[in-house]
Amino acid sequence: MSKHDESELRARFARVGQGHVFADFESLDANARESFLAQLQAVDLDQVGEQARLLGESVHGVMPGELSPPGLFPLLRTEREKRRADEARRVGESLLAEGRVAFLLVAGGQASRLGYDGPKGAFEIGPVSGRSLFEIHARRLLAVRQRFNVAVPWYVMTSPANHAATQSYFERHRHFGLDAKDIRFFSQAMIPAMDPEGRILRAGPGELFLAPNGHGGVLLALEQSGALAESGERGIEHFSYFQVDNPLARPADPLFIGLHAIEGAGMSSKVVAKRDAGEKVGVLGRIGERLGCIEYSDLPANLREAREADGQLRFRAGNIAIHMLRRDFVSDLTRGGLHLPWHLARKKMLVWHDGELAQRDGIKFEAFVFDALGDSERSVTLEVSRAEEFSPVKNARGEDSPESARADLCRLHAVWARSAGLELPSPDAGGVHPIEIDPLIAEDAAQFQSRPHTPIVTDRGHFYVHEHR
Ligand code: UD2
Repeated sequence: MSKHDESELRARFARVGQGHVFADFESLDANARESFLAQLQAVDLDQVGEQARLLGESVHGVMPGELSPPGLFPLLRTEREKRRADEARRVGESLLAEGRVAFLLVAGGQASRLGYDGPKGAFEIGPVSGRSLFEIHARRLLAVRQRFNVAVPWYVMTSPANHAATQSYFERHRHFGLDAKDIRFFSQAMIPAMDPEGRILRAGPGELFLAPNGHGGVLLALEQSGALAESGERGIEHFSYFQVDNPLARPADPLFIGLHAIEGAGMSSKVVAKRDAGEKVGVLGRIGERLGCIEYSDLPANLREAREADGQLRFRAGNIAIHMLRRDFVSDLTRGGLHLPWHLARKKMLVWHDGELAQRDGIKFEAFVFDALGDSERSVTLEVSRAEEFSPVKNARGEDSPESARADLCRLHAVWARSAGLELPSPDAGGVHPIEIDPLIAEDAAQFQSRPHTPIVTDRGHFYVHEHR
C-alpha cells in the first residue's frame, strides 16, 4: 500500500475513535505491516460505528411489543390441509424438476462444543456406514439429481477457519458423486470484536481480533461472493437453507418448497413441537407485528407454560433452522449491506493490550438468519416431526451429541424397515437396532417400501443401499 493510502487509512480510523489499532504499527516488519493494512482496509467502519453505539444501549433482551404464536401449517392436518399439502407437493416437485431450487448449507461454525478439530461436516455420523455429515447431505442432493435429472446447485458457506479444509474434504471425496461445478464454496465475513467501550480489539500487535459474523452473514456472503447473481443467471428462484449439524435435514422436501412458493413467501421455516415447556430452544413467534425467533430466556414463564384448548403448548414452534428463502427477497435484504440486527455475545477474550496478551472483556457481534423473517411479508411455518427431521450434533456427549443423532437415525430407519416387513438386526444395549438407509433410496417410509433395496450386512449393523441387479 502506498504511503498516501496508508495515511488515509490511519486518518479514517482516527476520525471514528479507532486510531489505537495503529499503536504498535512501527514495531512491525514490512510484511506484517502490509498484511495488517490489508486487514484494516477490509473493516467496514460504518458498521463498527453502528455496533459501538449498540454497546451504549441498555435495553438488550427486552422485547418490544406483545408476543404471540405464529400461524402453523400443522403436522396433524384437517382434510382441507391435506388437500393443500397434496397440491403443495406437486408445486414443490415441479420447482425441483425445473431446477428452480438451490441448496444453501451453513457450515461456518467452529465445532468447538463438539470438540472436533476440523469442519463439522467432515464428522462421521452414519451409524452403520460411517458416512460424514457432508456425505449424508450430498446423498440427498444426489437423489434430486437422479430423480429429476437436473443439475443441483449447492452453495456451501464456510468461514476462513475451515474454508480450505472443507474444499479439500469435498475434493478428496470426489464431491460425493455430485458435479463439482454445481458446488460453490464461499466464506462468511469475519468482523472485529470490541471492548465494552466500543474500541476494536486486537489479537496481536499487527492483527485484529476477528470473529465470524453469525449465520445471518450467509445472506451478505451470498451477495458479495457473486453467488446470488450467479444463481439468478441459472434461473434459481428459491434457496433451501439448512445447517450442517442436522443429519436428518431434508432440504429437498417438495411439501415445504411448495407451501412456501404458493404462499409467495419471502422466507419460511420448519419447526418442531417443543418436547415440554422447559425445553431450551428458541420458538418462532410474533413480536408485535414481526415474525421472529423468541429466545427461551426472553419468553416469560407464563407464556412458556401457556396451553391451547387441546392441551398443546401455545408457544411450541421450536426453531430447527430450516428455511426457504426467495432469491429476490435475499437481494432486497442485502442491497447496500446486511439489513439484520446484531446480537451481542460478551465473553472473556485473549487480546493484545498495552503491549502484551491479556484476558479482557470483549464483545462479538453476530447476525442471525431467522431475524430476516421479520422482513418477510408472508411466511409459512411448517410443523414437522422431530423424529423424522431433527437431531443435531452439537455436543460431545449427552443431548444433541453424535450418540443421540446416531440413535435417532437408527430409530427412524428401523421404523421404515419394519413398515417394509424387514427383519431388523439385533438391538444394542440401549435397545437401538443398528440400521441405516441410504438417502439415495428413500426419504420416507413410503419411498423405502416402493423402491428396490438391498442390505449390506456388516458387523456394525445393516446398511440398505439401492439394489444392484
Ligand atoms: C441454532 C439456533 C437455535 C436452533 C438450533 C437448531 C441460534 C442463535 N440458535 O443454535 O435457535 O435453531 O440452531 O440446530 O442460531 N454457523 C455459521 N457461521 C456462524 C455461526 C454459525 O455458519 O458464524 C452455522 C454453523 O456451522 C451451524 C449453524 O450455523 O451449521 C448453527 O450454529 P450453532 O451451532 O452455533 O447454533 P446453535 O446451536 O446455537
